[in-house]
Amino acid sequence: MYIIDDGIKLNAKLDMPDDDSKRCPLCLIFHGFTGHIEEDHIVAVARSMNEIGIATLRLDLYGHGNSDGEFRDHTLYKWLNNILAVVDYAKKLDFVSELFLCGHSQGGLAVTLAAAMERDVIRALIPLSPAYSIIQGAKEGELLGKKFDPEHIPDELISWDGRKLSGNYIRVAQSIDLESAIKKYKGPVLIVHGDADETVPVQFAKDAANKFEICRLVLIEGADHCYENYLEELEDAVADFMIAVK
Ligand code: FER
Repeated sequence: MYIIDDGIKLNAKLDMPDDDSKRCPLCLIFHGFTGHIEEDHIVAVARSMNEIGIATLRLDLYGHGNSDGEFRDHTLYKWLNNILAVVDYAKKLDFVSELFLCGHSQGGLAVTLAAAMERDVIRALIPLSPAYSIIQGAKEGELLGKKFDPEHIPDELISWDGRKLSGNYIRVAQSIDLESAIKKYKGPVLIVHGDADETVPVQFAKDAANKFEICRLVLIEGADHCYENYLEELEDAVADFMIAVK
């Protein structure tokens, strides 16, 4: 199925819980930079929620997976607008009792910003290996392992997979006040992070966990950025939290 945001088709997959209750919570799940809805860790999180009575809606964001838009042109503003459109769509679904937001890495950063904006409707927030480092990197001049002058932004960046990305990605990220978003969202938060993550250092999770009003931080020893060989630990962390708050 597709959800349309301002003419842009967003590829979406709705998975209902294993029990067939009429009304249930719904968690919107978003992937990271270069990711998509069929990644193992995204599917694993959806499955762990479906098993405990929570529906999930997985979304490919602008320029990713099977959604419209060019990778080159994606920015956090475009992703944020996508998320707001999906939240609007979800608010109108009859079966939904409560709404949750979950995102991996850049998607974890994006859902944090969205949760601040939708703080009156989001029951809890689940950032997984959130790439909060992007905001600092954009402001200080280091992204994707490469340095640049933050006052003279390059026209394009080259991603890890060789694809090009517009310099507007940096201009947008520089404009974002992450601290203010973290302060604004007062609901319960679960951050999961692997201590062997080489893409986003675990310190960013520790710092953010101290800044959220109510936050559970689950560190998975040995896990990398995408929880390869640690999907069960990820699923357990998410399920334990969701059972406690739903
Ligand atoms: C970066 C570090 C992490 C970066 C992007 C990410 C664009 C995002 C990772 C992900 O979403 O998996 O320097 O630069």
